[in-house]
Amino acid sequence: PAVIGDTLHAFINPATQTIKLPDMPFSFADATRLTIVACGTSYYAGLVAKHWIERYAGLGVDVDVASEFRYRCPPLAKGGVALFISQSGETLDTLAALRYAKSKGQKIVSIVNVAESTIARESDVVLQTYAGPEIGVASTKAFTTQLTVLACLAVTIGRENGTLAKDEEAAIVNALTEVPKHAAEVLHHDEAIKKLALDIADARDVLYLGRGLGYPIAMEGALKLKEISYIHAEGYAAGEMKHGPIALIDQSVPIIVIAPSDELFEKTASNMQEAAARGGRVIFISDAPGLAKLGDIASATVELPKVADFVAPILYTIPVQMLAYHVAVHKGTDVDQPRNLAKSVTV
Ligand code: F1P
Repeated sequence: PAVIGDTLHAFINPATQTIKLPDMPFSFADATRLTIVACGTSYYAGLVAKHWIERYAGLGVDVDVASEFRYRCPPLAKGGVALFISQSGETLDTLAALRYAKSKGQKIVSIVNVAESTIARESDVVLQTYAGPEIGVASTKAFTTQLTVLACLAVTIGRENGTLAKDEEAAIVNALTEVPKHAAEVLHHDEAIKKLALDIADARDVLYLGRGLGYPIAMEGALKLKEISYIHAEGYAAGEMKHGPIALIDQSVPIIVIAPSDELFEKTASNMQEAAARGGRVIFISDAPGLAKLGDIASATVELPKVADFVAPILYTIPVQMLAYHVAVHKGTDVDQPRNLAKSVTV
């Protein structure tokens, strides 16, 4: 809650309750396209941003992992803006992608947690996350603060493009300012999530399902579990389950379903039922009214506070990160220094 609050504080003017990003040497209203490039967790933040920016700001967004982008060398449209997201600001693939985009005349924006990093130095505009030092190797609060900055950016582009009405902007700002309070409420589920972790620690495979804004959060949940507990996990778009992963499901596979009560909720809930009908052990994370009833179908539910759809991905990240943490602690793996991983990947 504190670092999300700090990040909001940097970008929301408390007197006017409006978002104010640093001045930029260009206007998004002139941008033909936005290209977002990042690695790992930061890439998933980019996928959430794609939803926000395309939907609320009407700007087409491409998102790519830096390790592919830098070798694919895609043609970049004149007048494009390229956005690089990196906690450390030193990830080599992301830096190389930035240099390529620059050589193609893109305006360069970066979101970093370390202001004096190489990626920040080589950008036209830097938007800082205020996550504080990330002690663990796996990004956690860096991700939720990246989402916070990206939410502010989406609103700003929507304003510049004239696609976001004043009252819509006010509603989003209001929802954002409430996130730290709601994040604190989610932390109260710690004991319950710790118990759920016992059930996952013995699994060989874990599936995470989500739709829309919940899909990148499903991937982030799976990555966190892989990184710190070494359990194989996959994040899938819930609607893709029938195209393959459903074959994996039996009593031994826990399925974490990210299901905010948004316009896609009914479809996600029906995927949850399909999984449960095949014997999957479903953990259903939702704010839906009547969650207890769904609890008859799911093995367990985690009830989150009801929030505006826009901010839900920030909040739904927290229980999946907590789950990975508790599984890792239970298994006795090193949560802060997982094997084979480096904090910033500079090779
Ligand atoms: C990217 C990243 C992290 C991941 C791991 C390795 O780093 O893939 O998302 O958790 O620590 O590096 P960054 O570019 O965001 O610093």
